[in-house]
Amino acid sequence: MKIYNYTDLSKSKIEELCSRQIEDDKLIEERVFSILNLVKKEGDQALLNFAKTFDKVDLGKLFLDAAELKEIASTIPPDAKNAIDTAYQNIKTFHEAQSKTEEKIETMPGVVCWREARAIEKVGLYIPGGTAVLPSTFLMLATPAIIAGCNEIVVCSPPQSDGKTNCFLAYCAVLLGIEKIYLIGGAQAVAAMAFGTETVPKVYKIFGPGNRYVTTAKTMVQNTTAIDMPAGPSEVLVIADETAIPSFVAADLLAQAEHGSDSQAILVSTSNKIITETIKEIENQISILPRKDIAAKAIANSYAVLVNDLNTAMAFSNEYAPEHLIMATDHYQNLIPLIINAGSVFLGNLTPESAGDYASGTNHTLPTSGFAKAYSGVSLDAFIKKITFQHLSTAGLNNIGPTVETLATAEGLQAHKNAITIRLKS
Ligand code: HSO
Ligand code: ZN
Repeated sequence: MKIYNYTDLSKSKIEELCSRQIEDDKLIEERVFSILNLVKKEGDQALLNFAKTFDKVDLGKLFLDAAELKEIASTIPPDAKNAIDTAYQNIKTFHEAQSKTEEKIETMPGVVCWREARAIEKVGLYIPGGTAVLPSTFLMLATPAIIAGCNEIVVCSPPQSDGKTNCFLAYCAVLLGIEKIYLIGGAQAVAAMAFGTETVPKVYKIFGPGNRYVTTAKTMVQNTTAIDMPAGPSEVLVIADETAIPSFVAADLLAQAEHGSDSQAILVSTSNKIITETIKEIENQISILPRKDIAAKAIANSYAVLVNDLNTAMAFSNEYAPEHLIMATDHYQNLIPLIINAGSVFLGNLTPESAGDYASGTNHTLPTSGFAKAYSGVSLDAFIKKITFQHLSTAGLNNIGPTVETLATAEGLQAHKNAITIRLKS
């Protein structure tokens, strides 16, 4: 892990440190493009073929039904079942509280405007499989979709080598009342949900993380289907002052690093001692991690920045716009108003990102790659649209009419004016 001294950094070096360049890979784009086209053209048959080539399984059918899911779910160990139940309750409680009805607003006497939320009718959730099967992602995406009232929730996840899904995902499905898991992975899953096939329903919005194939596919289908957000490798930025605990900070950085070799784990600290001790702790803790090779690569690509004060730390963090921001300090309270760009924030030395990744209730589907400057993480809002309504009474028409007539005339749109005039005359 490289260490930089903030005072030595030029503006362009700071920009470079804050940029997450993922070179676009023409080969991936070409492959994804051809996968999308094949699914569009051949539907289910293409999906079955891809399962054979990519997942090395011969699928009899493309999904597991409720009875099959129930049977697989019954093999879940009790502690995992209880943990999923608890996480689900917290995620549900937090997301239910996001449902708000807005007031009707009378902008002029007799002119009433308001917004009402409606669920997106059909949504597609991609749950990654392969080396990292993420039941937590299933909970994070399906729970708000259900609370929002989405009619059709299509769930895709790659098949295991036995042509099934694991007991954790199956249990989540049973708990959530999801009656099918489509055994489709990668770009082909995105294609199936974007275009629809004989078996897989076409959806209006696709959610979920995935590898570069999945992400590229999501970007490519955007002219037919909405997506949750652009996604890049996961990242954390930890702000640590002298009240931070190096072993905790190291554990948090490693939790991020084990996600993937391209993950970023950034430490910004006011204390040289904290930086040195944290790096030492990383070396201690990494050796026993099952994913130490992945984590080591990510740590090698990560860095620490020594700053003079917490205000500078905040400025750097806002420029970086991390997906996750951990405030490893007892003095976080006064810093909260200074946080401008971050996906999700973890306050104080006892609040690890892992809590939010799994179970505290906040969503772990968050903007990466600097998109936290403009995007929010997934929440109930991501599964609803808001429709505006208005109603004019006679008084309302009389009050607003002349304004509209004048503006329509100014724009040279006579028919617009007439729509008012004809009513005013009646
Ligand atoms: N940190 C990931 C979420 C996750 N972590 C799932 C563990 N499982 C992206 O926020
Ligand atoms: Zn995580």
